[in-house]
Amino acid sequence: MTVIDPVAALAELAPVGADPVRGGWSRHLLDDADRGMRAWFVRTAESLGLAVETDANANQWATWAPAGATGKALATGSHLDSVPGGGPLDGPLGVVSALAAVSRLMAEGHAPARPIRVANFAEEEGARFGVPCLGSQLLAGELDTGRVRDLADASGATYADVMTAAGYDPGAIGRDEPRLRGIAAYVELHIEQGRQLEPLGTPVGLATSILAHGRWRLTVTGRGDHAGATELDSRRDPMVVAAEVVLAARDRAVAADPATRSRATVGKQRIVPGGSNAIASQVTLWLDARAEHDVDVRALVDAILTDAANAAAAEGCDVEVAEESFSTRVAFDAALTDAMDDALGGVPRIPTGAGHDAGILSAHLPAAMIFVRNPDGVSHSPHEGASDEDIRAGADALTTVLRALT
Ligand code: HGY
Ligand code: MN
Ligand code: MN
Repeated sequence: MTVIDPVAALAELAPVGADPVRGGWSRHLLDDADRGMRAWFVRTAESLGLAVETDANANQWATWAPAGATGKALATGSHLDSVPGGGPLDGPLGVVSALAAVSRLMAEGHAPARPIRVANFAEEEGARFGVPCLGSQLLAGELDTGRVRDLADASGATYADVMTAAGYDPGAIGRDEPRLRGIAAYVELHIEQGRQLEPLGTPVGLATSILAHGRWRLTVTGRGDHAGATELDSRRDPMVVAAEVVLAARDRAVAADPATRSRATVGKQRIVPGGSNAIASQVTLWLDARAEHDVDVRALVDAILTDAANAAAAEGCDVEVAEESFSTRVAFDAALTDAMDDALGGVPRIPTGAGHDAGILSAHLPAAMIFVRNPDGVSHSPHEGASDEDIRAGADALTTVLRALT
């Protein structure tokens, strides 16, 4: 029986979706890179003798159900897609560690009393179609499937087109009651995003909560014109409005009550026509806003959108706002987290500002997370990293937890 080393497995994945322009990795739902990651998942899971399947929402599942393993499964895993130019661990660390943990349990002759199911959730980052945790939200029935089918990527291809081209039936997406009911609990291992474990001197920790968070798309329309021939007093420049929105996001988050842990970011924008000597006609920008509680996010975004409307009016531009996603604050399952803590012998518990599939599932079944130390805390960047020693410590911790819970 092959025991999977998570460090070696991550090295195997390193060439898949490496992004020569941005650095890091770009792996987005069902693009070539994502397909490469999915093929690795099937190959590796089948090498362990796991039963591999893909559900109607394009989530992959690998199940270990030896004789004696009955009833609802213990699920674990994460995602294999990335943000554009993301790091090597955000997502893959959880999937690799889950397969490594199963291989360790098999090798030691562990006889699980319940099946163990390893998941690769589709489009967790929402980088192609704009909705984070798309696969787990569809599974949980939290999205309007008609709206999802019409979601378009930057090239204009719809989710329905892409799923059909990949052999899925877009008409079959949505809540998967039997699959949800077949899961007793979900444990996700993930690279820490932020730097809380380093000062505590420990390689792993457990999650307490996830900030409430959402994404809004602002489309600012002005009048395209010549950069040199257009007098300043006759301009309607959406780039000026976009700049005001970026600054308003920072200013409003800074001005918020620190207890709300508010943060707001504009990390993506699309400029039309995008010529260096042309005043833009339209700028689309995406606002990512997060805070301790839903009401704090709503207050933060309301303030930023008021600033955006005022800036647009002052520049003679129009602004349209669309809420692309909203995830309510998550408090992970206390009993499950306590059981994991008992198995691990006592590790720190930390909140996170990053969303996860475990956060989505936590509204439907007991869910909890293990974090692996990130020395400088950086994520959603090629500079995300962890030591080999900590990566292996994470897999050891997950093995310990899966053994204790099955
Ligand atoms: O955006 C997030 O928090 C997660 O990485 N999808
Ligand atoms: Mn991420
Ligand atoms: Mn992630």
